[in-house]
Amino acid sequence: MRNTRTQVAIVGAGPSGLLLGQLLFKAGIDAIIVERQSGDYVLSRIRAGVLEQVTMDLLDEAGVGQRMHQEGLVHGGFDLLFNGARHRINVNALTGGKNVMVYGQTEVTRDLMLAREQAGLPTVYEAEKVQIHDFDSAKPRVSYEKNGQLHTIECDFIAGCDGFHGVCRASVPKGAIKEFEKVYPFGWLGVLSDTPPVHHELIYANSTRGFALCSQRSAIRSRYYLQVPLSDKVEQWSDEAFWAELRHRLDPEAREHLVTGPSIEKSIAPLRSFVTEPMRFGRMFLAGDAAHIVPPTGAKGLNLAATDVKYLSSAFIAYYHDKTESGIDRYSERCLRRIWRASRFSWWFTSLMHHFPENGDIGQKFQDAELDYLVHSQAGSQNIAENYVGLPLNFGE
Ligand code: RFL
Ligand code: PHB
Repeated sequence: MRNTRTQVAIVGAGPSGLLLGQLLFKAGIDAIIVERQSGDYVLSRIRAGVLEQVTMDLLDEAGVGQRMHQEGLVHGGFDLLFNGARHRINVNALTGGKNVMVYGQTEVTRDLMLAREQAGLPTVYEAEKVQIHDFDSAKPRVSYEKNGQLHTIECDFIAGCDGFHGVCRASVPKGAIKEFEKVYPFGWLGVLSDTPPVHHELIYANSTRGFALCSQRSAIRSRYYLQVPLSDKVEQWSDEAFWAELRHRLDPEAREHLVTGPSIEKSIAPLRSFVTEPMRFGRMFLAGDAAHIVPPTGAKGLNLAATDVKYLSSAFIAYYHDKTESGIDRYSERCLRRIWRASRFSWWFTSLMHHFPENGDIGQKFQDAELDYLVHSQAGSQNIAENYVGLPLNFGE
């Protein structure tokens, strides 16, 4: 058996774990990351595309924002498409000059991985049988197996950054945790293609055939999504069938401009709202998807993960540098307030934009009327714009 010691043991090398590692490194705090998958596998997952200002600021603070500023696309608005017509939400004008950045999660992860590698910081990839121990005591531990050998990391704190299916949340005794969950009766079929985007900004489409989203990664790479029944399998969807269905859900102009091509990635993701309370269990802290999941409609998942990490890194820095536990004690409450607001927005936007057959024709009419109100009312447009760019970190404080 091999024993190591560190200050913070981080489980999971997704964006949460890697960003936490980088912020702690900047503050002179030691951390080891333990990840179940290989680095290549982590980079092969195509996920988020939209970063809020607070996330951009954090990536800058972590010293990894350079490529994002060079290659990311700054968007000051997006289109809502309903009843066959598009309406722009001018996010920039409605929020006093705020924008979002279109820069893929894959690239954020790549930048963080590279920075970690360059700094020579320890990450254990392909760690098997990862377990966490004694986090209700002053001496928590993380154990794993690698190449048949058992390893143990002794630490002051464990950061559970291991996503929705991770081991950290699952290790909490059932009576100590409350989980809130809503599963939606559909999924998103996503396609990535090396084709120019149909529009220079994102289009969120409500159609009687189901929701569609036109997103992008660059001037020559597009990302599109279709609402599909949960029973659909990705193999059922040929590229031709995907493009044909997307066309049906778009307005005539977008339909005409859509450039199609072979998919380079195709997958179906279920949609879920999920929140765990609390997020701290003794010396173990959950962050990111390990603690909460939002449906992707509001583009909030990665951004929430980043703000959890902001609060957690500040709490650890205050503990080590200022010898105060107040950040640690407030971590759960601070995160959850922000998480519930973003979960509420994501649920609302999902309900507004997707087709719910069980709600009948009147359900569609209610959605059309609400969208018509939103795009023509200053108050309505401001509401959606303010939530979309992300509320300030100190909102309501
Ligand atoms: P991750 O990315 O799931 O990483 C967790 C890591 O932990 C590892 N792991 C373990 N490691 C060790 N031991 C174990 N027992 C382990 N179990 C798991 C995993 O292998 C993995 O590497 O969670 P993290 O870091 O909290 O990051 C969260 C984000 O990935 C997620 O919130 C976003 O992708 C959500 N999301 C979006 N968020 C946005 O902010 N904007 C968007 O535009 C956006 N679009 C999306 C999305 C998510 C999507 N899917 C597929 C769910 C679009 C989609 C389609
Ligand atoms: C994406 O580009 O993957 C994306 C963009 C906006 C969303 C969700 C996903 O709301």
